Amino acid sequence: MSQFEKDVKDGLSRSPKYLSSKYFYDKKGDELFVQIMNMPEYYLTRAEFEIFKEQTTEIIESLGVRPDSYFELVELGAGDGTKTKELLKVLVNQGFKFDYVPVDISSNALNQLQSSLKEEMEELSVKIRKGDYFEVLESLKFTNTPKVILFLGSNIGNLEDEQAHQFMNELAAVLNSGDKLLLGVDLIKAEEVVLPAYNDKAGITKAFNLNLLSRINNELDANFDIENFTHQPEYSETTGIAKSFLVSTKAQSVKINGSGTFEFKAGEKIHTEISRKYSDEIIVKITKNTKFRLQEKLQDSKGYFADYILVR
Ligand code: AVJ
Repeated sequence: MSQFEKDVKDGLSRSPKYLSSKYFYDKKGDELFVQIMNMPEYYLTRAEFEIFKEQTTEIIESLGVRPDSYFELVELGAGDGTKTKELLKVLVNQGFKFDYVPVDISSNALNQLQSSLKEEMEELSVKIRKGDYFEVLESLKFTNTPKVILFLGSNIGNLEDEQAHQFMNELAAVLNSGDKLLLGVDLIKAEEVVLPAYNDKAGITKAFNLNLLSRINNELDANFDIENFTHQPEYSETTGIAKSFLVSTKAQSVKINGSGTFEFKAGEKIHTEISRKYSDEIIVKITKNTKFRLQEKLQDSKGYFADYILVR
């Protein structure tokens, strides 16, 4: 039984039911996420892009990199690199000596990024690495080259605080003293701004959430009737946590070949995602007792998003 199948079976046997957001990203899910980033309601990407475009000098300064000493710029989960390219262009133009090392589990995404970079920045040294973040970092650990790690887009927000704390510890373990982390996070703000970002009018986020059920149908030979489920986002400004659910619109049973039958009550929810929003306090909490020290916070003009710079 695949890990995916085990996790689905386990998650749907629980009460309340649960499916992990890490399974959103099949081919269709990747495409839908790109569309989400272009939705008018999804402010996160534009806000972080603004920081990279308008505060490039500040970023470079607080990363403490110098044009004359070689470093590795490692990006975890690189995507299409739109934000990073703003930083790369300036570094290349100012003659910095570095390798750009995008890390991703999708070789498709990496190859696309590599060819677009070749076209846009011929002089840039790109070393794509396919695989698990920590396995790749482990393999880079012994080179003694100073590192800057980029972890952007509030990707850390899919983790519970305890998991995020553990992530910081694992990251610290594969870095050397003096290495830097540029951590992009969405900030706690009013429900009127956050909720629409997870419930766009065009229905892309809904399709993104429901696609998880299609993926289970396709890959695990299940018979979810997508029509009988709906998308429900929730957000609490007090906790700063957005959650997404799939809601069964009627009593129904769903069969997964080899894993059994799962019963849904009318209105029963499957929890599929958390998208944590941050504050200075929560950043302090998840880095407490790790080897990271907070150095800088850069924000967009609306104060929606922050890029924190931490030193290992
Ligand atoms: C990729 C985790 C940052 O939580 O905002 C977008 C994923 N989910 N819309 C987020 C997502 C629904 C996104 N992250």
